[in-house]
Amino acid sequence: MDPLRRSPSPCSSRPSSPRTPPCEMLGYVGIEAVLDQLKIKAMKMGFEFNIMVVGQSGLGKSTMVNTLFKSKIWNCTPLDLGQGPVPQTLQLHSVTHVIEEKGVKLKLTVTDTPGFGDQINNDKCLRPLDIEFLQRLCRTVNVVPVIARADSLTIEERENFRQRIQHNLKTHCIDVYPQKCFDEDINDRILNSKIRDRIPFAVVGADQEHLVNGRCVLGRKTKWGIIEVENMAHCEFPLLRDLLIRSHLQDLKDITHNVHYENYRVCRLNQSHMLPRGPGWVNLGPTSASPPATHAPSKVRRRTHDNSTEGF
Ligand SMILES: Nc1nc2c(ncn2[C@@H]2O[C@H](COP(=O)(O)OP(=O)(O)OP(=O)(O)O)[C@@H](O)[C@H]2O)c(=O)[nH]1
Ligand SMILES: [Mg+2]
Repeated sequence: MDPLRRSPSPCSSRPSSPRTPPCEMLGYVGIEAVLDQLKIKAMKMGFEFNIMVVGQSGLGKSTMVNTLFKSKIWNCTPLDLGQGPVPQTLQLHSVTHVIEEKGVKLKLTVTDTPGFGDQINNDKCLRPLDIEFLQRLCRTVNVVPVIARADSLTIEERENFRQRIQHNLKTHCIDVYPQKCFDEDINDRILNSKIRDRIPFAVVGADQEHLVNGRCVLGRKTKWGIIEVENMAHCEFPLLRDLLIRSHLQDLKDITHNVHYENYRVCRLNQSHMLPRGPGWVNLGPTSASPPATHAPSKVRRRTHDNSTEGF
């Protein structure tokens, strides 16, 4: 199987190749049943999703993960909100949980990281350290930047900060998710353009529930009232949650698998090809006549209907 082809994901709702015209059928064949088969298989196997949070100390990284999945990921006891503060993260560590909702199982691995670049001030924009880090990171994983603790900014400050970050990302060629080059059709383009205009989302994290008008809501209680994390009038957490979980989870996985992982794999194979024969040496066959491989990740096209590759 061509490794660059999109994996036959159970959730992929992309249209079939536009290059293959649909064939007219004379009667009912039952192809549509494949959707039920995929659903049953996917329900049985469950889904996996890996997420890593990075940022300065005390920014709200661990709280944000709890907010996203409405459980205390770090205390290993799901759904026990409000049982004390999130401890400070002192070392890089991953926690895996299986979360189940309406029969759908999600094996979630969250990697929390200790504060990053704490000694340097970044009140105004991205620091050179952030730029260097993001430039490398966006070639390896899908990067979704956020403005944390948005409750500490006025509306104008939020907008100015967002515009400065967007400008920084553009001028330094930091291609964050959802990447323009991977929009597959006009619908993708329309939806993703709206997301790109709003990124970085200004979010607020909270792992305490409060009663507001008879409803239990996640929020931060202040002297002036409750900042509801799921209320778009208060912050843009719903946009982040929808992007990561409700609308783009499978797409994030597809890009990770079909682009980032494939680029990584090709680099590693090329590296081992340059090694003298011995343990770890992989025969790449015809590529022996091609120019020496670069270590930078190559750009790989992701579309199922286009098997060509760029940058190899
Ligand atoms: N005002 C405000 N406080 C927040 C927000 N999110 C988290 N906090 C608070 O910030 C403090 C630190 O939150 P954590 O989630 O532990 O932050 P962290 O980034 O994981 O911190 P380290 O593990 O030290 O790197 C806690 O007291 C949280 O309640 C937010 O959106 N707004
Ligand atoms: Mg933490």
